[in-house]
Amino acid sequence: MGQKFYVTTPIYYVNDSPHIGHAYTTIAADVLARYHRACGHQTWFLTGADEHGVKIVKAAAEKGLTPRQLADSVVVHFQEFWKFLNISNDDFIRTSDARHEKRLQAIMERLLQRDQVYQGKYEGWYDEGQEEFVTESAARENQYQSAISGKPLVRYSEPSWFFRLSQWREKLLAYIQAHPEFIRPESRRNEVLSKLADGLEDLSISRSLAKLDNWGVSLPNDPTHCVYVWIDALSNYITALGYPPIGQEGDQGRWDFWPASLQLIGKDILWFHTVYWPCLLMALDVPLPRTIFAHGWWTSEGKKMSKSLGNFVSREVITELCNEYSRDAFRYFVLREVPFGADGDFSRQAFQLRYNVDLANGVGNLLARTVNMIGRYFQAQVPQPDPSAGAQPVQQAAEALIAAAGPAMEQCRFNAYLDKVQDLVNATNKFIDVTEPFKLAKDATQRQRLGGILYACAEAVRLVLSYLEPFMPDKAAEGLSQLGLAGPRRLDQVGRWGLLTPGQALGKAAMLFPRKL
Ligand code: ME8
Repeated sequence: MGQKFYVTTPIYYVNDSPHIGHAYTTIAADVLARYHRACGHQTWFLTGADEHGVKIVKAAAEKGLTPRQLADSVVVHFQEFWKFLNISNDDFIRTSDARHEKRLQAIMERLLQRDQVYQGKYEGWYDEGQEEFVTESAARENQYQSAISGKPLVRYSEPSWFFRLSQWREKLLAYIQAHPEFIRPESRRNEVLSKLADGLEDLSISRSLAKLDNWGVSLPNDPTHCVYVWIDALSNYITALGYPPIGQEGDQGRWDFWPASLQLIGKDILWFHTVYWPCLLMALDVPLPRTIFAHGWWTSEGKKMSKSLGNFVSREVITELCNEYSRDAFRYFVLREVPFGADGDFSRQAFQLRYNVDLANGVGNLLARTVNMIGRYFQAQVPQPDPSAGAQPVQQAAEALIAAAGPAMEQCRFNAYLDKVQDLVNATNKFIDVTEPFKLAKDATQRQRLGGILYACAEAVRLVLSYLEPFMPDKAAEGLSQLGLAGPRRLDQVGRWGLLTPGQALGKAAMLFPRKL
């Protein structure tokens, strides 16, 4: 059995349509899934929709819909948008799916059996946007407003079921300390460790169903209460794999993918994923995911995204950009522009600049030059390699890319990976400028050397496109077909220098990334 890779995104709330933030996490997960598949690893990629909770109930009421009607209509926007962005998820879970609801109830039963849940009373502040309880001191610090949205906190007072979260604090601390790769990046790990040092209270994990328009998964021991939306949502990562097994539904085999290799989240939901989630798993006696990676936050044109400011990078804006520049350009941009983990800013100007510099003038131009020259001087057939070509700088850049790709992906350092791709493009474009093949072509005595130069160029473009494929599946395939290569390609097989076969016919040249003014 080969190496396994299980990657997840958060499941997104269906109170509103997808935007750049949702697209960002999902594209990152897609690139990782495609990369691991290309390395021959058994891969499972899960995304989905978070459909319960106050947020959805309120949004539905405002639109005069039932929560189910709202969820059913908005979830389609996510599903269609992921298709549009060429997201290759293997599963899409909705927390309103019967498969999830049944398993969530079975999880609650297990927690009850293990004496992990008890009845109490919740009294305090609630951030309805975040679906999160806020301590008195944190509420006071933020003038009783949400630290995330700025909206007023709401006073809650109700009987509730509690999870013995505090009991797991020591064990969790020890785990985080012993597993540096568990929370990434390092700064987020430190943030969690220092917050944990302040202590941990038990967690209210139920809500009155009557107050939620009966929209939620009822507790097996108390039909008047449903499971707190965050416990409901977090458990999707295992219910989607068929945990715990109930009946014969045929998806239990997926449980082999647990523990997850990588769970991608935004920094806004760090605490839920690095404290509630692992404690819940420990209480169920289920192993913890290998890595939770929290990426940064996108702003737009220098400001926090907001519909009223008109800088909201919505599904519609992204669709329009993709129609103009290609969806692959957008996929590339979001992972190239900002180191994964840091905050970033989206602007049309930065997008266009990146497109023209990296894609049109970079890989696009290199491919066009190479295919055109081989077309003109070698009847569109791959020439023979030649040691006198002086292609060492190109080959070295190619080898640097091959060596760096795996470790960069392992650490979600997408921009470091793409830097190496760009280095190879630059080294090859420079090689063409220095060797001037168009001049050599006029001298019959230089034919062998000319062939060697163009072989090296074609080989470099082949590697550039192969390594870009997880980021830009369409464009990479189009470019490779210009080199006469058809998919599907396995990186572990094609990621070596010198694999192009002399004499092989090239395909038709076409502009991969037309320059945009
Ligand atoms: O929190 N920049 O769902 P959600 C970067 N349902 N990423 C952003 C972003 C931004 N400006 N805005 C959103 C929820 N994201 C819960 C999750 S998981 C068990 C339950 C991304 O619809 C980022 O991945 O509010 C963030 O974590 C997620 O969207 C929050 O999506």
